Amino acid sequence: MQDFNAFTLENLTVSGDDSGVVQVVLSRPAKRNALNADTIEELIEVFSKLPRMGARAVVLRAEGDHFCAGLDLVEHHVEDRRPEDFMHLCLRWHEAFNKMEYGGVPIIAALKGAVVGGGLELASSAHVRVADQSTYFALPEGQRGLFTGGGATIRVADLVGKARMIDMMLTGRVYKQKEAMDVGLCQYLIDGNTDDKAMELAHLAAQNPALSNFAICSGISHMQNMSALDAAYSESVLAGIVNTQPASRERLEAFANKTAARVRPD
Ligand code: 1HE
Repeated sequence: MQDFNAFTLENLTVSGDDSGVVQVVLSRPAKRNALNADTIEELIEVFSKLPRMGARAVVLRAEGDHFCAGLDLVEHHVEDRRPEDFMHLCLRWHEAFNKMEYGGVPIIAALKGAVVGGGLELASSAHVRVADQSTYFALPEGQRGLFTGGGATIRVADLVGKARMIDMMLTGRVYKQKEAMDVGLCQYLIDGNTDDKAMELAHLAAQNPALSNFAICSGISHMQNMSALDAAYSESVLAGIVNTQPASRERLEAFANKTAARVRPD
């Protein structure tokens, strides 16, 4: 395991400990953690490296009251980008978010306040989303005269379905609290601090064998992109590797010896 504290970044803060749980913190609170081009490059750097550095799970959280206000609208305005400039920028967003979704390391997003536009695209690239009572989700692209460019058409549609996503984009509809949970924008809605809950979940996930987490946090996404026939084939190959790993043998032996925990409701 390498030193997770050695990143030198302007817009993100990265820290980790011996458990392999790494915190990646959006650190532009004065701009509501809006995603400028530099932040996207830093996300690419961090999420390219963390899996190879031995990270066991990641908590993605934010400084300030808001998780992320999406695309840096001021930078976009000032840069006065041409279509090809923005197209290439979107490819960098995809690079960052694909590194997250397909990286094989569980990412738990600790949400609060605004999770809007590109902020929702970022959150939907994590594997688990934890919201609090202040968290709200929206796709204000339509009102801004924009369109999603960071994967919402894939990942947000995957979470809430095409019809809800289109409604969010056309009307600016905001989802929060129980309604957000019910439509699938978050998997946890808590009264307390989402950072703490996300850390708790990350530590739980970090106890799984890394190979199992790799299959869960990479394989499922890849298989969703395949035909059913190819997905079934890939699942078999992956299960062949994962389900015969030394770590699973030990755990199966513990079950057979009746020393392993049983699955019980609370
Ligand atoms: C920003 C941004 C931003 C804040 N880009 N600078 N996203 C949006 O449409 C959301 C735009 N933001 C907001 O609606 C609000 O800022 C918030 C609800 C998130 C927060 O409100 P508030 O009252 O706490 O803050 P504020 O006063 O609006 O903003 C504080 C500062 O953050 C201010 O900068 P300052 O230098 O004047 O102090 C704002 O300019 C700055 N700020 N949000 C740049 N988004 C790949 S395509 C993706 C397309 C999209 O993401 S579209 C959705 C864009």
